[in-house]
Amino acid sequence: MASGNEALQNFMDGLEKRNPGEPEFHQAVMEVAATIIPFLDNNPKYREMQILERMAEPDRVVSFRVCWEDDQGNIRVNRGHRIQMNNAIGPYKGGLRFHPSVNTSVLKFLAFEQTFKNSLTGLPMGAGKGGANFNPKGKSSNEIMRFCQSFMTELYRHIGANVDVPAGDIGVGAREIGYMFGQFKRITNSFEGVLTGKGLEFGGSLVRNEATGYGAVYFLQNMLKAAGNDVSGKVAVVSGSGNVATHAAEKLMQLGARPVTLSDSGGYIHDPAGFTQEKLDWIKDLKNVRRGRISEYCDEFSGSTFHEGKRPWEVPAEIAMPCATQNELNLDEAKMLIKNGVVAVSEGANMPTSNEGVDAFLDAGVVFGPAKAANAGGVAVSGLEMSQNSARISWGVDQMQEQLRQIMEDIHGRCETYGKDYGREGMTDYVAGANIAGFAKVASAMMAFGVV
Ligand code: NDP
Ligand code: 2IT
Repeated sequence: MASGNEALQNFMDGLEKRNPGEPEFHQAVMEVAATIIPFLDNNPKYREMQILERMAEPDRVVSFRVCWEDDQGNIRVNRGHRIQMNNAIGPYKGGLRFHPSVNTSVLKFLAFEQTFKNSLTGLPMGAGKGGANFNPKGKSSNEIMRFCQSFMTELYRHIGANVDVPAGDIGVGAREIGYMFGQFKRITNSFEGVLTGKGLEFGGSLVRNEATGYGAVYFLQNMLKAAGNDVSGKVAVVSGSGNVATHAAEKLMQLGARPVTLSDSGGYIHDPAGFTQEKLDWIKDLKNVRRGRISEYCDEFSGSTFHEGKRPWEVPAEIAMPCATQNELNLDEAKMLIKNGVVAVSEGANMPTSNEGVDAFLDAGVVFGPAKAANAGGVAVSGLEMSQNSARISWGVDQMQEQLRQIMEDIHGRCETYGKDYGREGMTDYVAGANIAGFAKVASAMMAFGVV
């Protein structure tokens, strides 16, 4: 049986043939397969049972029409999806994304990564992802509500507290989850933990809102500590200005680092003095309430500059945290960060760094936290929201914060277990470590089920 590069090539040839025109999905699988195939060489039982091949094939893919009426009375048509990827270790679990770029390639890459991420958390969650090619920008709240209600009017038949539990992602925050939960409850007459990221009044969990960004910084802190280094005193470049980016910047600031950039699809802002709590609160209000653009920051806070159409990786920094979207940090940008002295990268977004960029960081000895591990704090606290809903209780803020911190430390430990023996030699390779640790648990469960 083929092994090493030949096995990888054969596997990818088959995957690309079965999934034509899905470059993001190919990219995500390639990154995982490159690190899993050496592990399969040492654990042939998983190869014999075709576990990797089965993990790369969704349990099912649902696509549906979403019709809604805009404020002018025009009928609009979008396409909704839910990818139910793998439920070997728990109900399907993963976010919903509303963005014009959403298609099956993007959602399959996200659902595939979610399998490994959710396994890494140590909680009983399978993997899914969904969303629609709906563009929330410029829409009124009533339009958002009608879209969410129409979307849920189809989605409800595919989900449930023990079946599939969606949450937020790009373009889906507390407002959208509220509208969707309200519609689910209305259609099914069932009050259950079917979505996470809910409002605190109706079953939401404390710290879920902050969890992804905070968790990505905790993971960074764990990696730096293991390398004999620290977050404190370091300049950090952060991309994005949504849920993940603003909370990553907030935790960096709290731990004594100096985050100096944020961005959106229009460009990035650079504030060399660093963000304060007052500045971050202003940005959260801009994004979540006034629904404005990050460029407006520079009219409010002197000493800052806006760089239209650019990404923040040209600003010299020791820490980089891509927290916006996939493929927002390419090989040239990775080289620029390395040249400017970056020592650590922690991915808040999913697959923000191209595979070539990841290789460049690892080759240069940069401490690199891949998304599956680094941004798992969000879904981990979603898992804790599910537990609280099942038990019909709410845990306090201190308990939630401590559980998030502990889970990120445990994920770091799981990555170390395999990341010292596999991947790049002479370092802890968190990419290999996260992939193999995530794979091993799901693979063992699938083995127990036989051929299904
Ligand atoms: P938000 O919708 O809150 O914010 C998204 C941010 O990214 C915005 O600043 C947006 O700018 C920017 N962005 C989105 N698409 C693009 C693009 N194509 N080019 C440039 N900028 C873009 O989303 P989140 O903060 O929740 O998500 C950010 C990332 O984190 C995503 O990769 C998501 O999958 C990942 N993630 C999120 C989790 C969560 O709990 N929310 C959990 C784990 C990962 P603009 O307004 O201009 O579009
Ligand atoms: O990518 C992710 O992990 C998320 N968008 C969060 C998923 C969740 O179910 O909380």
